[in-house]
Amino acid sequence: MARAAQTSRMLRVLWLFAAFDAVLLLDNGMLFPRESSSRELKELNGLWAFRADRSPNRNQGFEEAWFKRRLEETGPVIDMPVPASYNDITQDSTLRDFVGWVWYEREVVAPAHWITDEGTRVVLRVGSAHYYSIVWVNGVKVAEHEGGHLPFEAEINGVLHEKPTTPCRITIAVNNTLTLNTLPPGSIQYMNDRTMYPDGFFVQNTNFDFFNYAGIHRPVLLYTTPKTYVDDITVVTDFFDNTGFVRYNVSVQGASSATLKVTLIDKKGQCVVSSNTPSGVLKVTDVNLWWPYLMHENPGYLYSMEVRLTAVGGSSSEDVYTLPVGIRTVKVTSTQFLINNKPFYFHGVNKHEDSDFRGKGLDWPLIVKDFNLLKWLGANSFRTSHYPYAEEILQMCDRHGIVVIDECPGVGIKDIRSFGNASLAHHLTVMDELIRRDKNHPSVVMWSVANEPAAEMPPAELYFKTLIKHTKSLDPTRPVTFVSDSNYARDKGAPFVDVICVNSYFSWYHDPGHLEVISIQLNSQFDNWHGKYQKPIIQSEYGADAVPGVHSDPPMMFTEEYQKLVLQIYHNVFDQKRKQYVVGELIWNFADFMTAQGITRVVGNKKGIFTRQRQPKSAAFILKERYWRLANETGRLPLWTKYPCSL
Ligand code: GCB
Repeated sequence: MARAAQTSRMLRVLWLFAAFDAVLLLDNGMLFPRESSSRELKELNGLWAFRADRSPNRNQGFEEAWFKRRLEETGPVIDMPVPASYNDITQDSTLRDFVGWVWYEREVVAPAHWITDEGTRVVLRVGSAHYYSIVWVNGVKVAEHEGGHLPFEAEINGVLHEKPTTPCRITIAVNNTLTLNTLPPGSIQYMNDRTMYPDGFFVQNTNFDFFNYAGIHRPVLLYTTPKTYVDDITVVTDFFDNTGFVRYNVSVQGASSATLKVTLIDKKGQCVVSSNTPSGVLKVTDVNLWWPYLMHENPGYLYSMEVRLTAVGGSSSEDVYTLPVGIRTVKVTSTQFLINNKPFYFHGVNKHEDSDFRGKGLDWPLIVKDFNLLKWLGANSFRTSHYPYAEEILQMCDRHGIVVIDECPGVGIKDIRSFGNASLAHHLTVMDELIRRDKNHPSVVMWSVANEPAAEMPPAELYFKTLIKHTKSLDPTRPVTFVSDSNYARDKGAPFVDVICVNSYFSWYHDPGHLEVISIQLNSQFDNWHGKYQKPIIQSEYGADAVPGVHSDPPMMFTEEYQKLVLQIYHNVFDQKRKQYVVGELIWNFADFMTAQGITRVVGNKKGIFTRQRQPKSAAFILKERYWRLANETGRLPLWTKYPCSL
C-alpha cells in the first residue's frame, strides 16, 4: 500500500516535469506589472489628448507624422479618458461609429532616477487597445501590436529625454478596422452607388453580436525593473494526499548568470518552502488547495511565490517579483469535469466587458459590482465570451474562487477566407499570447479557442485540428474546448476538444414562441452530442431576450415572464442530464450589452438577467434560487454563505 502511494507520487512529479516541456513560442514573458522593492510603477490613466483621423483614407496622421509633435499642434483635440472606449464618450454619432485610426497622446514626467540610474530598465505597457496599435515615445516608434484584448509592452530607456525635467510624450495610434484575417474577423464594404449613398460611404461588416468598441481599454503604465530581471515565471501544480507540488520555471533576462531564491509564502506570511534553482518542484506539506467558490469553506486560497534574483558580477542589483499561486488540479473524464479530483458542476454565466459610457474600458466599480452580483447569484464560474478579459478580472477570480473558461477572440469566423493560412497563423499567435498571459491563474480551468465558427466548411477541420493541437502543446495541463452551435452533425472541430460546449436558443431563433419544443429539442441535442463524442458537455449558452419591465401572461417573447420560463424549462432538462454527462450551464447573458444597430436588437442585446445598469430582471431570482440549490447539492458552502445574503 505504502509503496503504491509512493509510486503514484513519483508519477505525479514526473508528469509535472513532462508538462513543462511545452515551450511558449514567444520571445519574452508578459508578467503582470507589480510593485516590489526593486520595481516602481507609474499609472498613466486619466485624461489623454485625442484626435480621430477623419481624412478619407484615414492616413493623414501618418502623412503628416502626428507623432512627431504635440497632437494639439496638428489640429483640434478633445479630452479622452483612459481606460475607456472612445465610442460613447461624446455626443457625436460619427465618433461612436468611427472606423479607422484614432490618436491618443499624453505627457509624463518620469522620476529623475529612472533616467539617470544606468541600472534601471523602463517599460511602457498597454493592457490592451482595440484593435491595432502603434506606439511612439518622443516621436520614436517603440511598439506595434495586433489584437485588441491582450497586453503589449516596450522597453523605452533609449528614447527617454536625457534631461529628467523634460516631459516624455507618448503617442498611441489605434485602428479598429477588422479584416478577414483579424480576430474577430470583419470586412469593410464600400457602397459605390451614388444614387443611394454619399461619396466615400462604407460600412464595417462583422459576424458577432456585440458592439465593436474601440480605443485604449485597459491601463497604460510605466514600470521599472533592474537591467537583470525576472522575465517570466510558469507554475504547474499538483497534489497527493496532503502534499502539494508546485513545479516552477523562472526565466531571467539581462544576464547569463544570476542567483535566485524562490520562496513560497502562505496567507499568514509564513515561508512554507524555498529553493534556489531557476526551475524545480516545491513540495508543500499540509497543503491548502485552491477551491472554487461554494465548493469549500475556504475558496480561492493563494500562496505567494516570491522570486528574488541577484545579478552575478559587478552590479549588486536585485529583482523581486511576487506571483500569486493557487494549488489545484483539473481533469476531464468522458462524463465529468474534476477540480482537485472532485466533480465540478459549472453553474455560472457568460459575460461581456461592457457598460454605459465606458464601453469595454476597465472600470473598478463595475468589476467589484459584478463580482458582488456573481456571489449574490451563487454563480461559481463564467466564460470570457468572446475574448480575453482584463488580467485584473482574472485576479479577482483567483482570489474569490470563480472558475473561468478563458476564451480567445475567435468569434464570428464565418467566411471561408477566414480559414486561410494568414488567419490561422494569427490565431496561433493569439493563443500563444493568451496562454503566456493567463497560464498561472488557478481560476482558468479551460481554454476556448473559438465561438460558433462556420465549422461545417471544408477547411475548418484542419484549421481547428491544428489550432487545438497547438493549444494543447502550449499547455498540456488544461482541457481545450471550442464552442459550437447546437448542430452536432456538421461540426468539424468537436473531435479534437476535451469538453463539448454547446449553445442553443430553442423557442427563440428556432420555433419562436413555442416553449413546448424546448424539452424535446434540448434532450435530442444532448443525446446526439454525447452519443457521437462521449465527452462531457457544458450548455455554454442558452437564454432569451427580455426588455426590462415588459410583462405578459401567457408569456410572450421579449417579456420577463418568457425569459423566466425558457430558463425553467432548460433547467428541468439540465437536472436530468447532469446526473449523466452534462457538467455545466452558463446563462446567456449575465447583463444586457451593446451591439451594432439592427432590426433584432433593441438598443443592444437584452438577454441579460441583469440590465446593463446591473439591476435584476425577474429571471435573476430564478437563477439565484437554482444556483444556491445546486451549490447546496454539489458543493460545500462556506459557513458565512450558508444563507444567501438577501435573506
Ligand atoms: C450566440 C452568440 C452570442 C450572441 C447570442 C445571441 O450564439 O454566441 O454572441 O450574443 O447567441 O443572443 O444571439
